[in-house]
Amino acid sequence: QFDRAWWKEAVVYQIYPRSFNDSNGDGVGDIPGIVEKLDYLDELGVDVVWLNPVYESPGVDNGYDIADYRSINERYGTMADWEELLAGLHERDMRLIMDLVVNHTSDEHEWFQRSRSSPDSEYRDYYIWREGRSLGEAGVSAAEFDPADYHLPEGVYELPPNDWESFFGGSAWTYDEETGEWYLHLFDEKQPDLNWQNEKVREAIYEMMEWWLQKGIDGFRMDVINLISKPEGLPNGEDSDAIVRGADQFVNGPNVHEYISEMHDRVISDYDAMTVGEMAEVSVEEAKKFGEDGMSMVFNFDHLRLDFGPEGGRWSKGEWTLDELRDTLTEWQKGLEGDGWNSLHFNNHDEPRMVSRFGNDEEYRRESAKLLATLLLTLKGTPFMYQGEEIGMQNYPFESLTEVRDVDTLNNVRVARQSGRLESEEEVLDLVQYRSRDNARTPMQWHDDEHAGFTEGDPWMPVNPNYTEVNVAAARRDERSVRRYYRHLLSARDEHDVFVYGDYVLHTTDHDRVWAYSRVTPDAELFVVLNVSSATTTYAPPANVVGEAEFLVGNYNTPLGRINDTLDLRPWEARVYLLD
Ligand code: ISL
Repeated sequence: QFDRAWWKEAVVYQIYPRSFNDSNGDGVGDIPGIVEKLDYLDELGVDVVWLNPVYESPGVDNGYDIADYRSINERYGTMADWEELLAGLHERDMRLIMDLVVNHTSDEHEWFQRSRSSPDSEYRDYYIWREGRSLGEAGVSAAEFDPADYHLPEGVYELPPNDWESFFGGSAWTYDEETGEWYLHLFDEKQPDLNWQNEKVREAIYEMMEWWLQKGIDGFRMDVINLISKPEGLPNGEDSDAIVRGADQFVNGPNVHEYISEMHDRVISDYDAMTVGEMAEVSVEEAKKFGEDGMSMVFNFDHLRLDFGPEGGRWSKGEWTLDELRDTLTEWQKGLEGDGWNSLHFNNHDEPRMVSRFGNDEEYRRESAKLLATLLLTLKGTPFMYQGEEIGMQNYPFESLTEVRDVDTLNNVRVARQSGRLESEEEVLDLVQYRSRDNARTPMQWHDDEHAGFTEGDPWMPVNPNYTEVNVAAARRDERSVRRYYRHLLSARDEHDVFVYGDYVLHTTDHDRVWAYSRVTPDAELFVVLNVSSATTTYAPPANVVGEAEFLVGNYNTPLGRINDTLDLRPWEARVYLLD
């Protein structure tokens, strides 16, 4: 009846190893620490673990700067520990997907070391090297030019090969004194971009992927995978609204589909693996093409941009509205219906905590976390939960920049200050509190002992002071906990196909507090109603759902056996009914 796939039915739980559980007291989470928690994950009811990078790395971007793809970073354990993790997951009928970071490597990767050594190196072309532009060529006057902007050594007066910007702020190029050329890095300067045009690079990557699949993993989450193809001639950016300057050139570049389908044919298609491509920016149409290339699904971030300000992109703050959230997610729900598959996510290691962002983390932390859980687990697609979400963890109350570890935050703050876009200390802290990726990276809160039971040493990141209240042990004792609610929803999802395969039908197009929708299969209908606000409200559901219904899950006590023609909804109330 349905076009079934295990990865459509699965719920993924993302583990950020640095912050999950520390087994050896060095303050950094590790793989044996994850192994200790396998029963915890099993009990929660998730099906797949996505592990952020654990490979050998200098750690400038917490592992997204890989120095050796086929190794495990000592900090996190050994290959044997990792094998135990994989086996432990498989024993419990769970699966493991690994992070594939192949847009760039670390500058400490052997390929880059060799590449950098000489223009004649056989590895030179593994990366993207170019000569700089003279001031005249770039149309920049000597007065406008400050070599300090580009960290140029004395006596060098040239501009980078083009005007592309790094996602972490500043130019995407770094001048290399060794050979007097510049290399491209769309992220930190210690993360040089690989040259995908070079067949040898692609081959080496495919072999490495094959190697991991042979070890028994169940798929990949592909980091910034739609940035891998850079256009011939590396032209300057044109679109001034682009997320960063140049994005219109290198996002979904000219050969990206060729590379992804090649990767699929060469590697993935031999395995029953799931793949999810992380895409800084992607349209529904483009996502369908990636589906045709063989990708199971993509991550899009449209809904996670709704709270950006009108200018300044991610490093600014704006107000989101229910209308926009509903429209954005509905566009993806309908856009991929029958013709692709959605991923669903509100949290990950790069995003502030969802309850602080889309919920109310003060008066209604619990209720709003549960409402967001309902949304995540009842829309159509594969849900991705992020560690701590199941206990309603919230943003960290940063009081000073010294508490920030994240390279992205620190670089972007520096650049915003230099340009004068951010001035006062308050402005900076306000934005950091709201936006920093570190909000998601504070240690997992297991119980109310020191450091929340994350470590016996000094944690690499401060623990959120609310850990005495918000923690797993407390959630276990509490019948009304967010965690218990997730378990309920996850088991309901397991029992009824309609959660996975039902079509999405929107009921409320203009209610400013309520989002109601159904999920429909030929045999069943799920009716979901959400009051996305801190006020009480009423809502009249469509006539066809009024009447007898099974109340499946809800975040307030209302075990009603029917759906009335008017529903009185309490703050952040969420209800899920099943109709035959
Ligand atoms: O952080 C961001 C949005 O909150 C983005 O700019 C982010 O850098 C982008 O989504 C890509 O993220 C991925 O690649 C980065 C790495 O720092 C992130 O942690 C990773 O998820 C570079 O590898």
